[in-house]
Amino acid sequence: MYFKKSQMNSQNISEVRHNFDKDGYVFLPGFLSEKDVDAINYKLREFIETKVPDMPFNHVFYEDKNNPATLKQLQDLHLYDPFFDGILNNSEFEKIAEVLLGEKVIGKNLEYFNKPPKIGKPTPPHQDGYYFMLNPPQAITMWMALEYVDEQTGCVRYIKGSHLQGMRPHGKTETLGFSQGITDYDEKDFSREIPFPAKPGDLLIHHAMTIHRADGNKSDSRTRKALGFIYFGESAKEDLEAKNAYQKILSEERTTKESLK
Ligand SMILES: O=C(O)CCC(=O)C(=O)O
Repeated sequence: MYFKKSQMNSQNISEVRHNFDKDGYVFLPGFLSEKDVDAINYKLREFIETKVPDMPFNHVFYEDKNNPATLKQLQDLHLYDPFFDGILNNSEFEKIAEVLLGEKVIGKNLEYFNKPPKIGKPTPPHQDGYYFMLNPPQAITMWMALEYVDEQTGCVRYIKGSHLQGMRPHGKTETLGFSQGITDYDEKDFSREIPFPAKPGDLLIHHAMTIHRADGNKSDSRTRKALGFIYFGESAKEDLEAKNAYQKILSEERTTKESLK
């Protein structure tokens, strides 16, 4: 449904896979048409108005919880609406994930990201695999721009080849929705980053071990909206005990913080 089929003939599929294996990410400009992105944005506006008020707090994050205009993240959209389920599962996105991981995949999460103007916080440098707790770390994240995104509004930045260099140490951050960041990220890392400004419908795909981050939104008026897709390879085993324990800590911390306000 949401896919320019002509973009993926067998020749460029193998080129895309080659680049993904080598660099740890690929950039597919114009993956969705303007019309398709408009349809998603329309649906998202409706969803935010009608469904978000009833969603549990661990699926809805605001920069300022007293101001709905500062919505920054939604989790598991596919569980709330068949429209979003159809984007994550049995879709052309899923097919690409299977090609790039070389195995069947399971759609785990469809997320909405925004960085509201002026107050949208930076995304700390991290490797998704640290959050996923998988063995082997066979997983993929896709990030699709829903509007123009540039360095001022906080585009995604990758470190090429970092997926081949192991897991870096992570520690707690103060960023809601990205609670863990690389603790020894230094000048050398900053200098190796490649920024990816994007227009609506451009798709970025990275491996779970690829280091990435994004700046905050420094613009006075522009938002920075995107969809995030997470797929696990079927060979990847989740350490469920560690994951549930971690989720429990996060929920408790959030409840305590909110009750202190
Ligand atoms: O939207 C962002 O700032 C980054 C998203 C991200 O880091 C991710 O999906 O893993």
